[in-house]
Amino acid sequence: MDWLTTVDHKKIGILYFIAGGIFFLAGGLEALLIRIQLMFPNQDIFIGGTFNQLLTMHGTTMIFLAAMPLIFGFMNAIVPLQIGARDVAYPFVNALGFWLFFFGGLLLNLSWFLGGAPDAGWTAYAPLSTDAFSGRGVDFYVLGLQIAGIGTLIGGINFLVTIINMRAPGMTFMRMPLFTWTAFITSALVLFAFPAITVGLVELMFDRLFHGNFFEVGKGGNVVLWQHLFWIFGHPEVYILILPAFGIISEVVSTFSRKRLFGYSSMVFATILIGFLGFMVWVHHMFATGLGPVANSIFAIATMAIAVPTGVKVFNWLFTMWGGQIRFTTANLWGLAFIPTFVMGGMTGVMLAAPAADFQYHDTYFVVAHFHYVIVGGLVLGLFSGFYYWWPKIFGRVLNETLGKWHFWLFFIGFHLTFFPQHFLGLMGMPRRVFTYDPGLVSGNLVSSIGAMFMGIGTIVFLLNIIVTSMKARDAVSDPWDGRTLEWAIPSPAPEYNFKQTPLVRGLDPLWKEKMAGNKEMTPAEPIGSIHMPSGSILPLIMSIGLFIAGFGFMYHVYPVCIVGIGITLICMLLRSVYDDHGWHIEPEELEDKGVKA
Ligand code: HEM
Ligand SMILES: [Cu+2]
Repeated sequence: MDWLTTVDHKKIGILYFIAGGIFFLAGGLEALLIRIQLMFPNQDIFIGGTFNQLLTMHGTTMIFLAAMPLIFGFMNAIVPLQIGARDVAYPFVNALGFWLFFFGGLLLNLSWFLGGAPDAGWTAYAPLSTDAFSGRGVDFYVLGLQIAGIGTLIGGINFLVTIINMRAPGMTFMRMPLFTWTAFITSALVLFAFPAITVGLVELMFDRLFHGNFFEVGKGGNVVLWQHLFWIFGHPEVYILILPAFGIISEVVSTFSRKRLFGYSSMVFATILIGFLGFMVWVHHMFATGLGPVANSIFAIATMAIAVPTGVKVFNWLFTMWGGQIRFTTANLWGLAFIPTFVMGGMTGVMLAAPAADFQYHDTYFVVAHFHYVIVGGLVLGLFSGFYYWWPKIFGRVLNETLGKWHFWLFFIGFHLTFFPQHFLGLMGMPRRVFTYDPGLVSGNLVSSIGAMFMGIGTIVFLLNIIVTSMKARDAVSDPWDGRTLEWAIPSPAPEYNFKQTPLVRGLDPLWKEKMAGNKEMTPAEPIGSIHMPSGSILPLIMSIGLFIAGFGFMYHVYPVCIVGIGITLICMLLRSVYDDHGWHIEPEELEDKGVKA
């Protein structure tokens, strides 16, 4: 019950990990089924519509229901601790964001059991996604993603406000840890990118459910409109995914090199610049649409420009390691593997950014190889690094290092086996999104399928590690890695109120600074006093269930159900507004553990 009503950022972080983790497994299973079908040419295990559904759901699940929620999990679990705050700015909204994502994702996945999953690709290109060419599944896509999208949007706004307003005294913007910086820019991207896809989804909903004409060419609609709306969201989205991974890697590399991050301020500006340029390049997904040479050239140059701030980051990580005392912990192995793997994905990105070349590569496995190098080789390696790094802080137990290394090598080798051959398959002409291929391409595909199984086994080892670790006692010390930032100043796992006394920040890497000054604890910025806590609430859960019910009403055109569902949500909003809840206090006598120590 506690978990259904919680508004605590640490618990909501864990809820995001659990839900995102389950969807990650579902998406992984879909990927394995795809690779089983493609292991040999001309098999007929999952063909036709079934294959399209697997492919669509794999992409949609991984991006919207696994990668993003896991990022939000880290933002929830870590950002308030890194800035010395007691929670996020709006704890209630934070819970609501989680439950909306969860029920949106649930709605989407129920499509498997209710007449078939969406089958128009994760990009849902019109006219494939219009009534004429797709089944009921796309209705689930349209409604599920709208509900989940509201959750993401309010989550992002919450983090913007939190990071702007809730930093501890002395934590200026230019003293914020890099992970918090990337969480901040990611939230800004969410704020500007999500409305674009929401508009697209609403228009598609009108076309599908109420005979609108946004994308019906015969009635004056325009299918390129969908592509613009989708990619104005979609390209920033890929940076929403990668920036937090950059943040995690920056923390991990500097902690395990025992050096401050090289070029901190250039890292910050590179992050901001990548976020900004991320909005200027969406047309590189549309070079082959026929927008003409002028548009293509402008967007090609803007795209290639992103390589500059990205290069700044890569060199700064290398310089951070240079001359450092590098420790090869599992967290750092993922971090070190991230750098070259991500760089490879960036290189193929620049190749794709040349329109003339892209006419060859577009819609081949070359593109598939590219984005898996950046998303799996970048984001997923980053997430795993973050798990090994912050697990003690989140759960109070250190993950097993031996199993961690097995996990790493199986997954890392499997990853390259899976995706490296796909570059060549693409160059040899294998199109993406088809369920068979020329028999001449069997060796590459076979290696790729075997690699995917290695990744699957690696993931099972990770699950095993979680089980083994959770059977140990909670014995993690507050600062297991000799860390530099504020989250390592409080016990593991962090107490409910995080900091007994708000810490005073006196520089970049505040904890390290105090350690170097010979202090055992952070200098507090306030006397010990009673701590104000927000009350839990069941309303976020019920509000989300209301929209979930309404979703079914819209899909099956049963309008009373829509009214009941939306009514539930509105009543919850009313209750929230009229009921005056003052929260509660933790008094100084109850503050058992030392809140701030080094
Ligand atoms: C220097 C950096 C990058 C460049 C120059 C670049 C360039 C490109 C280009 C030109 C395409 C379109 C190819 C085509 O469809 O013909 C593309 C596709 C894609 N890129 Fe990147 N990219 C970069 C980094 C990233 C990152 C960091 C991510 C994600 C974390 C990413 C994710 C994707 C995805 C998901 C697609 C395919 C979308 C689809 O059609 O389904 N890229 N990239
Ligand atoms: Cu892009």
